[in-house]
Amino acid sequence: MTRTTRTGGLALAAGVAASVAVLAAALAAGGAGAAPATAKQRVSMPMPMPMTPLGVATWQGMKIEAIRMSPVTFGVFTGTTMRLVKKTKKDSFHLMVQLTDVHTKTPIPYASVWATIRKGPKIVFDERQWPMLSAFMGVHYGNNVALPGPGTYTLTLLIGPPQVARHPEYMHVWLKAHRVTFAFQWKPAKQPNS
Ligand SMILES: [Cu+2]
Repeated sequence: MTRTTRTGGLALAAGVAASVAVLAAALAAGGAGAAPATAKQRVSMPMPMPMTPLGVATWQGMKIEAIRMSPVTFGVFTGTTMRLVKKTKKDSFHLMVQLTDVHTKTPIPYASVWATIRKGPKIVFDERQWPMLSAFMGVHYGNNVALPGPGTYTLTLLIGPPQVARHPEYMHVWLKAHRVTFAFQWKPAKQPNS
């Protein structure tokens, strides 16, 4: 099972924050223009993917951006093992949440992000976003999302405060969980994702 189950949210999210997901860039090398076997151990750049913004908000100088791209296979590294989370045909997109300091333009790690997607009143997705590394996106919080079909959806992000030591300039911001909601349209592409 690749997905966390629904819980109160932030407690779980904080508890597993130590495992960080990594986009499986090496897998991309298996496609067109396959790299030599020795390249597996390098960080190879994956093929560029179109990115679509879903919403943006600002909270105490933190920019919160939700973006989607095609579903990806990624690895979750626990410290000893790399567990692959494979994209499936049911996945609609890879949801990425970027948290950025608006003053320094620096990505903000060590936070937690819980994503809930509704179609009307019905919850169709309710999962933690993995802390994640990507060559294109840098530090972000991501997960693959499967939606039941085309339509208008609302995405609610629950941002948990960065649980980390802070220099004085960061001691008075982002101290409580913060919720933002975006509406977005989803229309599946004609080609299946595979
Ligand atoms: Cu990601």
